[in-house]
Amino acid sequence: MNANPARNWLTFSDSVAAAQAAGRPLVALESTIIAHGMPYPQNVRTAREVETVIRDLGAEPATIAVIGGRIRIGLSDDELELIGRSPDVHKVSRRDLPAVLTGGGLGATTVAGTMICAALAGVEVFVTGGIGGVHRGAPETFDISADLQELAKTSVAVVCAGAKSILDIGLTLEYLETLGVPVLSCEQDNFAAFYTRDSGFRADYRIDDPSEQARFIRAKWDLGLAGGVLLSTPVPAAAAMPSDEIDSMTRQALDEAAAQGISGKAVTPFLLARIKALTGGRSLATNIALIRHNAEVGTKLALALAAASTPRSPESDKAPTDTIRSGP
Ligand code: PSU
Ligand code: MN
Repeated sequence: MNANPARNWLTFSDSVAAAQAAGRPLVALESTIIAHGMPYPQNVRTAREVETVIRDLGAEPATIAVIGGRIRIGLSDDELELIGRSPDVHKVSRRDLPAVLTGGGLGATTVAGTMICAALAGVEVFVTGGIGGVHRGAPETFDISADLQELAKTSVAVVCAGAKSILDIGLTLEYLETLGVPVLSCEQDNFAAFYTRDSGFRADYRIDDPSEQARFIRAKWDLGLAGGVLLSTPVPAAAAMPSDEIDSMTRQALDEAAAQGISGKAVTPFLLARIKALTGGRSLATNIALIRHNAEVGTKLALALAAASTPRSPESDKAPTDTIRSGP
């Protein structure tokens, strides 16, 4: 049988290929957080630290980006530097993958883009900072991140510190319910709010133990229920920001975005950059602390999933679905 043609677009780093051959679990990492989520050089330093956290706990990090017309699964230090320092890195969600693969240039994958590439590469767990979601004002603007639709259809477990309050977190959770995406939390009952621990909204199910999280996720996938599972874990208390401060900065950033007519894929990077500037860089320390913590939670989940049963084969080893026909 022919391998899926997606293989033609993937390149694995030597260390990721070696880990896969040895049966060591992989943890995917996104690159939009490096290119568009944090300033240089803290972005590259943080990316390397997060990789070290994952390795020290016994898994292999696979940071994902598009370089030279290939989806790269696992980046070298030089490639992390390239993504973190280059001024014109495309932000790559589901819509943008073919354009950056065929048009050239560097691509940093969002949560949606990274989920697609992780599934193609056979990686079951993906650690990010915060997911995209339903924007405040979405009833008028229709601005809903493609991350949510991706969670509905692509079978990867996504570990995050919730979502930023630049979004309407209540509507984001409603939307995930409609799409059938289970939202798990650990360490607390409520969904986290990125800079702060508590969004004020309950997650669907609280599961603290990584083996129980793994059992839940296996049950979903064993049943053929395609799609992601979201696992929220709060920023460590010592690194959380005061919520009144982050609320007023968020309101100001949202007002500025509206006044300047920012729209489309530029909205989220604009809001992230303004909040960073308005908090005088203090939010950066929170951001770094939460992503490191997410990496710990995600690696424990990846180890538990690997122990729980036979992992899936990469999507890219399977025949493309439109060639599979059932019955006459
Ligand atoms: N939220 C954050 N930090 C981020 C992002 C979102 O707190 O870095 C990035 C992620 O890559 C996410 C993307 O997938 O922004 C969502 O963008 P949009 O809202 O345009 O879908
Ligand atoms: Mn959007």
